[in-house]
Amino acid sequence: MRSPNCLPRKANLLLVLRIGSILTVSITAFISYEFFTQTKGLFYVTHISMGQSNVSLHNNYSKTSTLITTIQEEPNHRTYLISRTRCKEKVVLLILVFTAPANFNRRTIIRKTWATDPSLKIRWRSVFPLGQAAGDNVLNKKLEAEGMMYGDLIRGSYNEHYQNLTFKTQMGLEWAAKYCADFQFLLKADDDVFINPYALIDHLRIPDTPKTNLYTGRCRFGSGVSRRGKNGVTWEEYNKTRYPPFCSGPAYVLSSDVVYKLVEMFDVKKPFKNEDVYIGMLVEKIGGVRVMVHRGFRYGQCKHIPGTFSLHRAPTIECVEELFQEAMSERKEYELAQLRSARILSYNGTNTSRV
Ligand SMILES: *[C@@H]1O[C@H](CO)[C@@H](O)[C@H](O)[C@H]1NC(C)=O
Ligand SMILES: *[C@@H]1O[C@H](CO)[C@@H](O)[C@H](O)[C@H]1NC(C)=O
Ligand SMILES: *[C@@H]1O[C@H](CO)[C@@H](O)[C@H](O)[C@H]1NC(C)=O
Ligand SMILES: *[C@@H]1O[C@H](CO)[C@@H](O)[C@H](O)[C@H]1NC(C)=O
Ligand SMILES: *[C@@H]1O[C@H](CO)[C@@H](O)[C@H](O)[C@H]1NC(C)=O
Ligand SMILES: CC(=O)N[C@H]1CO[C@H](CO)[C@@H](O)[C@@H]1O
Repeated sequence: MRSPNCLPRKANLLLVLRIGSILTVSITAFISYEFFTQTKGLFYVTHISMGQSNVSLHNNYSKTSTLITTIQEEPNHRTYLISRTRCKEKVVLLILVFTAPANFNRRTIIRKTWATDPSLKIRWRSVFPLGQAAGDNVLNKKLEAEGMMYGDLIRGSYNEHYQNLTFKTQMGLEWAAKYCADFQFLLKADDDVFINPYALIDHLRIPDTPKTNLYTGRCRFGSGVSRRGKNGVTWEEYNKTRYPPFCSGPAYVLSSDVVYKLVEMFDVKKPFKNEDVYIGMLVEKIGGVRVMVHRGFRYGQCKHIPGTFSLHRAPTIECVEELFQEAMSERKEYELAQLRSARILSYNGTNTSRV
């Protein structure tokens, strides 16, 4: 049944679809309404068919909504990267949060706290690079659903394992370089680390912090090679007694130019099993990158200390919540102080009325 106001109602229908569901599905190819019926002013969509090629899933639920998953044919990847999710907007800081498939609760608290920039004009964005849960199809299905829900999982085809962390680093960096072109810095952080993005971004923005050729964190120089334990390597794997300078794994920052150069080096230097050392090795090969230690990348107890960019470890959900509350109230104080001083400055700055 056609009515004269058919078109505007079609628009209404779209609006209802967009607002009414948690997951907004935006179809980039085409939607065809086979037919729809009208009953007392309500429309029911009885059939929607969509193009097979490029369907985007759009998550309206949180700030991650600006990530769009697009399924389409594109050039090959040089790492285990599968996702072709794109970053839509410019950010100062792109955060890769390393997490394991089973750590859903950690990802949830991180999404609710520091991973998400609550401001209108966002400065940071966080994603979770993840491989496959080997042999666990239930978990893999859950991950697929989680990825659709939040749009912030970056998937790789390798099997998730501690010894495969370097694959995660490689695919995370490739993704950043290929699909998220507009970022100034990249932070790699583990999911048991607390991050204060406000403090870190302030530090990255000061004139004293290099904007290019930067590799910073809790960096180690002349670190001895451990031959035993979880991080131990054999002589076959590494035949020198000391590692090149590297910034330790829980949290380190790279300027975007370094990220691009690192990706270019993947074919030159084969993966080394300690992902943080691997970055150090590549950085050494690239040359000219400044390796800068900063005390803001902290190790220690779960305790708020002003000026902390990252704390290793934040072992519990309570710890993350507590540190986040403290960081937020510190931030509020800081912003109020900024406002006050801005007001005083502009007041004194007017030469006309008061001298
Ligand atoms: C969708 O895919 C088709 C063909 O694969 C392409 O021509 C079109 O530009 C794509 N649309 C978008 C929005 O990417
Ligand atoms: C690392 O990933 C590769 C590729 O998926 C897989 O063959 C291998 O078993 C994984 N390593 C471990 C220790 O799980
Ligand atoms: C160490 O290994 C490299 C290649 O990985 C090789 O070129 C070099 O000769 C080795 N050095 C020693 C002392 O064995
Ligand atoms: C502005 O003036 C106020 C009061 O006269 C004074 O306390 C303050 O220090 C001045 N600020 C600056 C930046 O000059
Ligand atoms: C305000 O006045 C001071 C000295 O009285 C002068 O140095 C300054 O340039 C003036 N600023 C502006 C914006 O006119
Ligand atoms: C309910 C809701 O948040 N809707 C928003 C979904 O996303 C689009 C585009 O990002 C917004 O325009 C809607 O307001």
